[in-house]
Amino acid sequence: MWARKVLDRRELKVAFIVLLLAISVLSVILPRSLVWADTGQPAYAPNRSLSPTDIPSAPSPADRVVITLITEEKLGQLAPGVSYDFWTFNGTVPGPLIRLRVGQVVEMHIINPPNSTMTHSIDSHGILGQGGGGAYSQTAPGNESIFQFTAMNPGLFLYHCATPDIPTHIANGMYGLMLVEPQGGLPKVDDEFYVVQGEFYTTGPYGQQGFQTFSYQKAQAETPDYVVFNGRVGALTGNGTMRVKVGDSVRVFFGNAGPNLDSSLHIIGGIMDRAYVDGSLESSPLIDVQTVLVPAGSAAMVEFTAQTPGVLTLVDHSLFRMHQGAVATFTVTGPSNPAIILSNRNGTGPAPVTGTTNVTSETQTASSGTQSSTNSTVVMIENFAYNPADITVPVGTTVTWVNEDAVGHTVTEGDPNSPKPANLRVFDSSGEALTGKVALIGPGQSWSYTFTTAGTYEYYCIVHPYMIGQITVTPASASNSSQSAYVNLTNFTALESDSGIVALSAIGVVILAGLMIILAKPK
Ligand SMILES: [Cu+2]
Repeated sequence: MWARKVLDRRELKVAFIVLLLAISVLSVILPRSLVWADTGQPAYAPNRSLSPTDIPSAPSPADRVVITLITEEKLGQLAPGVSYDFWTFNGTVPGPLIRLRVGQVVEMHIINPPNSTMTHSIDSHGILGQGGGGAYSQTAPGNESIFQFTAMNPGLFLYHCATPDIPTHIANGMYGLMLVEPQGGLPKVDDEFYVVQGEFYTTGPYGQQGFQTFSYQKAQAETPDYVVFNGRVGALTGNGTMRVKVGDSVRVFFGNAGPNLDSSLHIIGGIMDRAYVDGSLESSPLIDVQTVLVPAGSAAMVEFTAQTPGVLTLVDHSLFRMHQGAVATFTVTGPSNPAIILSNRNGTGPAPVTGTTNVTSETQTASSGTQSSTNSTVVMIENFAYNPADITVPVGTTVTWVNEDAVGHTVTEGDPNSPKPANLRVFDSSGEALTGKVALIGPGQSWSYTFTTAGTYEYYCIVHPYMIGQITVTPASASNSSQSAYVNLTNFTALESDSGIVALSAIGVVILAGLMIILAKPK
């Protein structure tokens, strides 16, 4: 009886120790996981965008390949706070890049899961035969179709679902590109990206929060609410930017799924060295091209060289579509190239900051403290927030705001709850004091201000007054804020701060000390 009691007490002690250990570990891990949870996609609407770098390597000219596409209907994020029921190939928009060599024999499997609501199929513009394979691949939910084709012609081809109502299936996200490389393959380049434009037609207007359903009326009227690259507003900006280095040769496989609009493919700040229009890979390319027309149902392979550091912006140059999501960025890092472009804004030679699109956080990191005597710091504007929202910089620092959103914003000194008259604002990107009008920092553009007076400055966006930020300008030159300026945080900044982590770690240490006392206690 007595021995039994001792055992109970020992078990209790073990349980207590395990509990304390768990609490001490959680006290350190939990705040970080909160940060991650907040900076990721909302749980209710997963990200269905295919990464533009998710590209298979060039195929060996094997005789026969097997390709399996699963036609999945999946809830996903169309824009921040906007969810949509996508119809997809393999769960992403666009579907995978199918990469073949001319002459290859392909065994194509279309699998439609049992929980699908619709029959699905594939029509590839690179497949010869009825329906581009559509007549061979109509697949009801819970079934699989298999057919074989030979890749007869090289080219960059659109594929899409070919089940009636076909345009509705395309408008819901069922498309991708099939690349059939010529004999001998494509020349090697440093970077390849896969971008497909498509429209979405929703019952609510652009940006209306919550779940949105497909609007057949708007699709028939050809009035999309969203025109996006890779299935989502912001898929290829901010953290999704396409990263390249100065000097890189860059190739973009660009498709336009439509289903209605033609695209005027343009790279702001870049010139296409070669453009293979309409996906025709064996024609001589156009050289030195500004804008390529990519009709709905077609594709283009374009190549350029990244010449200068900064942000290049890929758009459909029917530019109001930027306000519907049609904007992507290349972030180019590396040494500046004053022989190509330089700024004499401060009379000090090349400055990496000014103008519209030649700023990146990376070039700023590299340049601060090394290239010039003045400090510079970048604040990103993304997802309708300044990031980081609160920074501390020494006097003399030039702060550059880079707008990665698909809409325009301002950086306006003051408190949005009691705005100052325009002529009393310490700084204001809108220029309202001079012009009487509010000019916006457009998508892909940047705006800079050099702080010459110490103090604490609040600022906000005139058109989105819930966007607020703060800058503390210190008289001393020592500040490590320019390093932390690139940490991608939003609402949980305080938890991520060193003091928060230290405090929670201290709790863990106290608990561990208690544990050791318990363990050291004589029996
Ligand atoms: Cu379909």
